[in-house]
Amino acid sequence: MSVLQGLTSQEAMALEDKYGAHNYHPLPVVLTRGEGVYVWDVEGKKYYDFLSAYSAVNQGHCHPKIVGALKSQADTLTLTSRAFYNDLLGRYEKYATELFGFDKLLPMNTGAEAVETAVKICRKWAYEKKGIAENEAQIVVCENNFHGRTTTIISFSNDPVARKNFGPYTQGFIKIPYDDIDALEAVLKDNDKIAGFLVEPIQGEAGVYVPAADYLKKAKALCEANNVLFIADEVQTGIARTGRLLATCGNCSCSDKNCSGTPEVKPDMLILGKALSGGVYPVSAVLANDDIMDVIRPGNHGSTFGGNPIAAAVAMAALEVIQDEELAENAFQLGELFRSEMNKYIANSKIVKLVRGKGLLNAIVIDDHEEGDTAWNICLALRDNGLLAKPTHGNIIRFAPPLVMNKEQLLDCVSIITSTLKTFE
Ligand code: IF1
Repeated sequence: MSVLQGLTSQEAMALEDKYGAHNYHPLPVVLTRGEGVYVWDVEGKKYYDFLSAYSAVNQGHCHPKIVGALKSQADTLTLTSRAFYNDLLGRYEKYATELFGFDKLLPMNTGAEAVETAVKICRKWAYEKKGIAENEAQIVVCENNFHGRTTTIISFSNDPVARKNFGPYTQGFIKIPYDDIDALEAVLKDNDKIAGFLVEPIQGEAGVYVPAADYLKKAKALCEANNVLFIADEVQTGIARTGRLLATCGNCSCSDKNCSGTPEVKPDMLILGKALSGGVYPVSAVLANDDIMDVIRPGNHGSTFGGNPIAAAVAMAALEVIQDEELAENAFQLGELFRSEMNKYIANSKIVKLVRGKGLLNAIVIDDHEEGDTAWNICLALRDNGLLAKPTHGNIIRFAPPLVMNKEQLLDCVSIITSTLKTFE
């Protein structure tokens, strides 16, 4: 049988089970096509995608402008390595730094690589600019963080499944509770070894935990007062997902109508990924101003694919789509509607405790213990009813549709979700 011959779902899942590493436990559905807010399985069944590839497909599946940029560049020049210049990287760097309000951009590929890059820049800045003794820099992170899967990143994870038996672990990280300003103040007080504070504006994988409204602002102020870099990991919350161009948006020059114009939460280093390419190609980046980024000099850091012409072309198209289609505004409005509609249901529900989120990054908490399988079973039932979502931890279901969704589609999804939940009441 040709490997290209159509497979049934069962055949496709059996192939992955036999020949693929078992590093995921996917929902049993085999997708073969995507367009906008929809995906189709190999039997032709259509679904609303309410996960958006973990917020990588904010612009909708196979957005024609982004795919067009990919195709055109793929026929022209795919990869030069950074041993030579190419005619797109500088244009992309200029475009992105002006959009997000920073002096420079360091291009990478995956979110984890960008987080690792930010850690390296932070440490080098600590030794060369802050004057911390070499190898003594500490970076503060939050409990229940998720920043990727590399050995250094899981070294500061407290998720045993992501961390156990991958030691020895990288040193130089201090964990504090998330959304706890007093804990941050205490760890910074009288400790001149702290180089940076790495934080998710909303903790996605932990279960879409939205911190107190003034948390990021106070955290940035504490970092500033202690000469510590405020590093925002917006791999999941960025690119309009939370109803603004960035969840920390402090850049008054951006075109985001919902921006609160709050410069005090502008990060010293901004980490982007996922929807930076609209889910079409791995593209990530670290943005910072010259006084930080200039610690990186030739030979300090790099990547074969980092900053390649396809990545540059795709990222520019992906960012243009976000602006042209006003997706931050749409996420803001539809997010309000989604949480309002879900709260009407929750008011009379015995199994759903709450809905929380910002923009179109939301989650519901099921009244079940973490190890329970209710959330999983609800996601199986949602699949049967034409909507794809997946639990994060045990009893929490994340709902994150593409930001191109319209009001009619969102209300249709709310109807699918609530009618499905009813069968579990
Ligand atoms: C998986 C979820 C997990 C991220 C933040 C960096 C990265 C991620 C805030 C790394 C990646 C993905 C990874 C994927 C599942 C998904 C995820 F929160 F988005 F749902 F795991 F927590 N910073 N998140 O969310 O980016 O290297 O993956 O490009 O690993 O299972 P990456």
